[in-house]
Amino acid sequence: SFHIEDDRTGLSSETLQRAIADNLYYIQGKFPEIATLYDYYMAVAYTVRDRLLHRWINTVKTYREQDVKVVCYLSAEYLPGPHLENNLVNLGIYDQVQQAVESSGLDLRSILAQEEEPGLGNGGLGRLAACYMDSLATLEIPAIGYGIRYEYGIFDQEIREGWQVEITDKWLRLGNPWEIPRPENAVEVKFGGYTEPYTDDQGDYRVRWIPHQVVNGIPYDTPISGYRVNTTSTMRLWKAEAPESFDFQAFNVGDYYGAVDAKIISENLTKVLYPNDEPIQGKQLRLEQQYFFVSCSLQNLLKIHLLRGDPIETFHEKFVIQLNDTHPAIGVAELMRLLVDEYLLHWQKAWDITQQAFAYTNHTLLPEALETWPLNLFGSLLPRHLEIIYEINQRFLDQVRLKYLGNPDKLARLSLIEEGGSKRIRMAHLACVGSHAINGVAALHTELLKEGVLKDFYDLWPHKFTNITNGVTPRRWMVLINPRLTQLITREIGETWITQLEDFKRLESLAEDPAFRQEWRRVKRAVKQDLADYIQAHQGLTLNPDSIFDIQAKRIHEYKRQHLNVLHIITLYNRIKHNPRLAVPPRTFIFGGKAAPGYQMAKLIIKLITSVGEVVNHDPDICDLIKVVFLPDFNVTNSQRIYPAADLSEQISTAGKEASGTGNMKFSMNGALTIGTLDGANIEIREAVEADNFFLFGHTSEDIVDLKAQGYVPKTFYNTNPALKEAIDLIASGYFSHGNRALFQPLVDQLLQADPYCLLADYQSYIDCQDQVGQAFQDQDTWTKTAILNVARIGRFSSDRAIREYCREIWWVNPVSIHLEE
Ligand code: DL6
Repeated sequence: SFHIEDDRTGLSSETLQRAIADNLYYIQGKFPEIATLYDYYMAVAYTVRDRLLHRWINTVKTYREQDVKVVCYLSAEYLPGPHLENNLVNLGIYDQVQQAVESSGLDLRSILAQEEEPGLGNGGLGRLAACYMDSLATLEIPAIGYGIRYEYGIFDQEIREGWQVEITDKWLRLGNPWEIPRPENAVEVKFGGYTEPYTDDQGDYRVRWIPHQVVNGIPYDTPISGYRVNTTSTMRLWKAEAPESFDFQAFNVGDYYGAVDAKIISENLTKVLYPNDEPIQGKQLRLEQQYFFVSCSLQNLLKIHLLRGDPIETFHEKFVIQLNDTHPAIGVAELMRLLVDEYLLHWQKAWDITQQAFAYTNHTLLPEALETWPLNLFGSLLPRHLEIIYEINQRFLDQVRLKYLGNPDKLARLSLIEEGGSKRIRMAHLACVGSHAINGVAALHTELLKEGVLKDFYDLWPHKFTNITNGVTPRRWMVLINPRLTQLITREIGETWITQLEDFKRLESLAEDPAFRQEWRRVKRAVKQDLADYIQAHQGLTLNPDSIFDIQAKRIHEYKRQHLNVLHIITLYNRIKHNPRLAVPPRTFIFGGKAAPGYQMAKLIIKLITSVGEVVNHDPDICDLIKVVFLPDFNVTNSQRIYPAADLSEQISTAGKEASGTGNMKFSMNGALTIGTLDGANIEIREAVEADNFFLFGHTSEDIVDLKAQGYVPKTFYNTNPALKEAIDLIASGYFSHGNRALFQPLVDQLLQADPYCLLADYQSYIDCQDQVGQAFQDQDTWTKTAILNVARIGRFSSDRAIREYCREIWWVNPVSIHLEE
């Protein structure tokens, strides 16, 4: 029958073209002659958003009516990347929108390039949250992602004279078409003040909290689409605002300027993301941010629960709350406060609900990265929560005492409070005690947690511990960023792999097919050319697309050992200088990554990379055999150009330090081979792709522990390895710093005197392994075969697999399909 498409839901290119023109006019208030590309981006974004809203509303409605159990992901960080293209892929309307846009004389690529990505995270942890939101929606699992709507996300990185310079990220400047503010759902969050006891009508002892300050939380909702399903989840981010009633009337009568000050103070709360991938010790504003978003989210959940007509006692049957690291761990105390103080439940009942509702994911092994808060600071900001934590701790330790008779050390180690000089609250302990499940993010990481930082909890509650190895979404990290490879693979094995990545297995036999290998190589070459063109345009550097693209892209950190990579570059450089006829395959070393603004050594590592590049790239003796590029501003958008173009993925952290890594998975999925240590998920990737298809080097995590126990002396390696000595001496000599010997002295001293991340101990093994890489690359056909096998066997590292495991082992939730009401 004849059917006219609705302008807000229709998916044909004609309807889309009409809708885009309509939105340009009525949303942007522009006509084509004066519209900018950005106006068109907005018009297209609103057009796509309309289609999403239709699905979103049906999703919310279904969950409400069917009273389903919902996953609540609490994360202080999200790195979703640009939304528009992802939504086109997930809705299956890329081609139609492209046609619509082209019919209007425009180019979709340049429209997509207008989007400013939400940089609301630092790195792996925030991007993992975004991959998980994608998989949750795709698997039709009811979910809400709660977080903070930072006004300034992670800084933009520029490189000036080889140094990192931080530029504030005003990502909201031109508006954000993907979010919908919901001021009608604002909640109040209290801070400071004091508590007082009282007796309620039943004669029960109660406590009330009289705050010093109240801040409003305004939710901003962003729809998160699933791939080719109607399910559209919500990412709900909270913005802090001053509550007018509080400041302007009761609180500050007559004090207009004071009231404005109060407004500024309140709104500072969600102003900026802390650009650090480790906790920021003792910063009150950071604790305020954590408590603020957690309180908003939990109040919101309780409200949804009661609105659905469910009794408060069944909260944990309808919601499961995942703590993405300890940043939201205060939620354990907050849920107790809400249930006991506001909903008047008895302690034990409230505790049962809380423990069953929460689960905790740990993301780090670095002991210095375990979050603790000074008790004084904590108590003055959250006086009621301090009391609740004391109570939780007392009951917990009473239980522990029964088990570990007369073992005060054990009690002290398990306590939620760290004693000693100045007392501190241990957030990981609060998370462990308040959760029914605790997980690490890769097999080795979980084992090391059980033996190390969480050992006492493991001894106490072994059943709470599970491993869920991280995963990444193949929609963004393959379909969206690598259309050429997607097309080639789909032509051969169909498209089921997009939601069942294990189907990549079907590529295995194709690795033996010379014609397929040749096509694969052609794709890789074209993708490398794309990156080379981008670098040419942006940095004026000419790259050879036939060279090995050897890439390390991740946060800059000593444990990730970008400087070990640099030692290899310098070693190669020295070899060519000594023997200009040396036959080595040309290599392009590409680095990307931000350093925390206060992390001097990381910033010096960036300067070292760029300085080595300056010398090497222009040395005529090198004949362009080595190029070193530092790509500024590594973020989701830029990473999307990088992963597909890599031949070699550098995953070279000191064993036992990288919890999992997820970049390792993205590279591999796009057909790079890995050079790596036995660390984090590298171990499982190597198992999956099989040892012959992975370049392994370095000490194991056990070796590293032994090495240090025996009194590691890095100087010994330096003194006995001439190539290593030559490389380090060259840095120290000022060769890369215009004769300035002082510049890299701190870095050289750190390596020779302490070398906490054992670069020197792993140096020779790394160099030998890199020599094998060079050899292997000469045989392009075998290299390609290995790359195909890597992709064929990477299926396990889809975030869909990870989310299925969370559903089965931790969340006990089921999919709910969404039907669209016409
Ligand atoms: O689990 C996601 C990601 C891991 O892949 C990385 O190995 C790990 O370093 C990272 N952890 C953090 C630590 N932040 N905190 N807290 O970002 O998590």
